[in-house]
Amino acid sequence: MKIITVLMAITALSFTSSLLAGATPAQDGAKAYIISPVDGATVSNPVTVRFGLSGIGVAPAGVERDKTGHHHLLIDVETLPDFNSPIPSDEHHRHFGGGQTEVTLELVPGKHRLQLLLGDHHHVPHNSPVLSEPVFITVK
Ligand SMILES: [Cu+2]
Repeated sequence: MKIITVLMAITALSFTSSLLAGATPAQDGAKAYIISPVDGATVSNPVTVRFGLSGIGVAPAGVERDKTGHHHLLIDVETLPDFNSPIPSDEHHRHFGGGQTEVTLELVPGKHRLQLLLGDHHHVPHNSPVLSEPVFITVK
């Protein structure tokens, strides 16, 4: 019974801190950008997307370290997620919680929109958000 109470307290605490985590400050001038493919490129599958970051470091999800975050690739996301909540996890919002800096994808032929959004150790965007410019590509 005691253990359950402690676990509930821990859960409540981590839930509370994840609600507050939107306040994780970004470094001034921190910038995410897609190195490749370049905007307007026509590419074939598989598509390797390389993630660029400057002014802030990469750390795995769950690791609370100053001035760090991990990449999220937004694929064909037109409406950006809520910056005060953990970034959704689905086929349109891919998490790279291991600290990865690239991914190789199979994309349906046609036009696609790619964008990077950095998240903190709770997968919540920083304040202010470290968001790349979108890159539009055509997959043959
Ligand atoms: Cu994440």
